[in-house]
Amino acid sequence: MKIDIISVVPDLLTSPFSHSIMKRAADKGLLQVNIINLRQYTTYARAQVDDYQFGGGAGMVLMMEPLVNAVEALQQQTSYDEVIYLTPDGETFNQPMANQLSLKNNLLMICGHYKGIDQRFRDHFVTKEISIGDYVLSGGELAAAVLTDAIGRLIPGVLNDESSALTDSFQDNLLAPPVYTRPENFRGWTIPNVLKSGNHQLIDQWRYEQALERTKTRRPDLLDE
Ligand code: 6GU
Repeated sequence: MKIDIISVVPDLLTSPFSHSIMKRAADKGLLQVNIINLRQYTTYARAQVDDYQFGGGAGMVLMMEPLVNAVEALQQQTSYDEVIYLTPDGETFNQPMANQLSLKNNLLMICGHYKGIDQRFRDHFVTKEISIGDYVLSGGELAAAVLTDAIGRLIPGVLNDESSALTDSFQDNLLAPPVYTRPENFRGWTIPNVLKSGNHQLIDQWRYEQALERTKTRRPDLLDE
């Protein structure tokens, strides 16, 4: 999969994909992330990409020309399955959306800034608008990083243990059960005996009960779905 990300602050996106699972995905050739600086595509002086909004009001708006120049130049090279605009008024991102997007070949993400981007770009170029939650970020970059991570780790072959994505929280509308590692006794705090039983049927059942209990107390809304 290839994910191209257009940003006016590309420095924000230099390191998130160079570590851990995202790095492994890149090293295996399963995920390629390219950061594109919107300022490279402006025709205005001093690399201007934004301007005041018609009708007045505080805050700048990303202009049509640089955005359209960038997208049309990239579309010469790549056929995108989705052109995603990261925006607080988009559809709230969740695990089913991550699962769906992980099946695509090429994604283009547009990071807004300031007051956002010209509505005509949203109307004519964007195919999907996504938010990562009900709070406001300074720009779409961190949201694009969140999407890229959540999607990238689901690409087949990225995770070592394929089953580990299947047992994530949310994958079956249940939160993940508690986990323990060595030592078995730390300051008198021991681990549940069942985990040492060697009986995998019993262990699976215990984990399921714990997941259900956790979901009931922390996220009962997930069980209504
Ligand atoms: Cl996608 N962008 C911004 N600027 N703020 C957000 C967001 C996106 N999702 C939640 N808050």
